[in-house]
Amino acid sequence: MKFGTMAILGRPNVGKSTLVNRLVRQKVAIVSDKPQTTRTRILGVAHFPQAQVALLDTPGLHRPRHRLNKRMVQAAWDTLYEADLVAVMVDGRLRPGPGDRFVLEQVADRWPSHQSLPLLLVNKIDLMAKPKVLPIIKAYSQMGTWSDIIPMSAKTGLNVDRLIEVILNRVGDHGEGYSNEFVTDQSMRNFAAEIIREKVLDRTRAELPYGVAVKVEEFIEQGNLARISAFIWVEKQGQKAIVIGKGGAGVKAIGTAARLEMEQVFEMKVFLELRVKVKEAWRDTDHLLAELGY
Ligand SMILES: Nc1nc2c(ncn2[C@@H]2O[C@H](COP(=O)(O)OP(=O)(O)OP(=O)(O)O)[C@@H](O)[C@H]2O)c(=O)[nH]1
Ligand SMILES: [Mg+2]
Repeated sequence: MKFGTMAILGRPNVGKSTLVNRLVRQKVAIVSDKPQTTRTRILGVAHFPQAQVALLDTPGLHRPRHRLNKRMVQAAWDTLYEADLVAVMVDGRLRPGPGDRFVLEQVADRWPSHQSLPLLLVNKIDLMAKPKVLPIIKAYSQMGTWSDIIPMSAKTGLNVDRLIEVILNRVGDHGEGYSNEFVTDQSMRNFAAEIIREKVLDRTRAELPYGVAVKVEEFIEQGNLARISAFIWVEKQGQKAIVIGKGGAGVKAIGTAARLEMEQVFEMKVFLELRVKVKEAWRDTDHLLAELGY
């Protein structure tokens, strides 16, 4: 059995988590249309007939302004030491700019030279006119040395077969592998918090998502029932009002959406109690970050 570990790096919002979920064929990472959705490294194992690939989803690379963000970016770079294969993902719709250049240079600098070359994934081509794809590939081929450049769509699955072929050709026998059912190292408790955060992101705009965190206070399994009590953290009183919504409609909708998804994922009945709490400057406060597991 072949086994390898592949890290997926790139700027925020390019589609890294969407790809990991597709390859694992199960949701292990939350996804949203807001940047900086993923905050920690997330392991998802893709099982193929003759191979296993441990995929490391990472927080998007960006210029960090808070302690949280410094940890996020560090967590992404740290995966380079865990992986034996690296894929850098970009959004094919956007002409490469200084931010992309920075990321590509950093990957080249940090990726040990004895390791095989990184793959470049040009994502979201389902949103591009065909004649635009080749020029983007050309632009990126001049910006780094890649083993392969793969235009694809993590969302529709376009060309993902080709990507899998390339990955399987590149994985060797690096390590032990996991049991057949093992998909992620994430606990149910942690995934519950992430699902709730995803539903908050779905329903809020602008700056708010960056200041939101979710802490599960209680996760009690009683037979086929999970009793979950969680706090949604925000940074300001005004944000609290936004999340709660008129007459509580906002937090109610978040709770319902989160509960329905958890019931599906956990295959259990879920009783969810949600409250919103102001935690000033949690993104820059060590003990609060630690409470959240960041
Ligand atoms: N049309 C289209 N949308 C995509 C594709 N891949 C991802 N998306 C969308 O792009 C947005 C961001 O996707 P994510 O998977 O959360 O991106 P990410 O790179 O993990 O983002 P961070 O965790 O913030 O770094 C979501 O709205 C996805 O549905 C794609 O190939 N095509
Ligand atoms: Mg992500």
